Amino acid sequence: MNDHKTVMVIPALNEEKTIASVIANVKEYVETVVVVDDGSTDNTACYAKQQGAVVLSHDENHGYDKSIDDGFNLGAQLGATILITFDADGQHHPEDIPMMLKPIITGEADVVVGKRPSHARITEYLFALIGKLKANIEDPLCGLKAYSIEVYNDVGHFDSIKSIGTQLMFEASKRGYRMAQRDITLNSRHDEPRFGTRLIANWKILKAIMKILVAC
Ligand SMILES: Nc1nc2c(ncn2[C@@H]2O[C@H](COP(=O)(O)OP(=O)(O)OP(=O)(O)O)[C@@H](O)[C@H]2O)c(=O)[nH]1
Ligand SMILES: [Mg+2]
Repeated sequence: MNDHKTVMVIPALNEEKTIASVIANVKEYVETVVVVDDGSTDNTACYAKQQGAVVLSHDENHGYDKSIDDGFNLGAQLGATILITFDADGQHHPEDIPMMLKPIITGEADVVVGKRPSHARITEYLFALIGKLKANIEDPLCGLKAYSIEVYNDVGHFDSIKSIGTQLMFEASKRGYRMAQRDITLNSRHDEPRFGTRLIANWKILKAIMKILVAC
């Protein structure tokens, strides 16, 4: 029997084109969907509410990591036993969700990290190498990751260093939690990445790598 309560946290910045269909398609796989609307200037929050998501709205942009941090905090308060992140841009496939949850449900793993078919940016290859060496995870920047609530409660936060969604995973591995990886499928994005231009995104990733090397 599955006694788990899965709360999905979707960080979203100006994703009005995709947020409604993403929520509609993930609903059947999780108990609660939390959308963290991070100062969007479009209809992201409104469309997310219409689809029945719990919406946390920031008045201004607090960033990807702070958004998921707030979403996980709320998820824990709502009684989640599993927390899972998912992108708002329609790149992830909802059908991959059960595969991501299963190792936690069966007790085989505490953290499950998706592995995308390829990396979009050059610095992602370096992060992949560090992920492999430190945690046996080949795609630490993948936005589709699931965590047991025990891991989150033990570490006490999702992120404290702007690690682009990687600190909880690395910290869990360091503490001896069992890690699992699953190959996921990916659609291409139809507009601009929200992390900024190629140069800015690569710089953010390099900074995140340095912070992870110091912290974990
Ligand atoms: N809350 C919040 N979400 C963000 C922020 N930046 C990006 N996101 C969300 O994080 C998810 C991933 O962002 P993307 O820009 O798609 O990053 P990516 O998938 O690595 O890049 P692409 O492959 O170009 O799509 C999406 O759901 C974005 O809306 C932010 O500052 N705050
Ligand atoms: Mg994307």
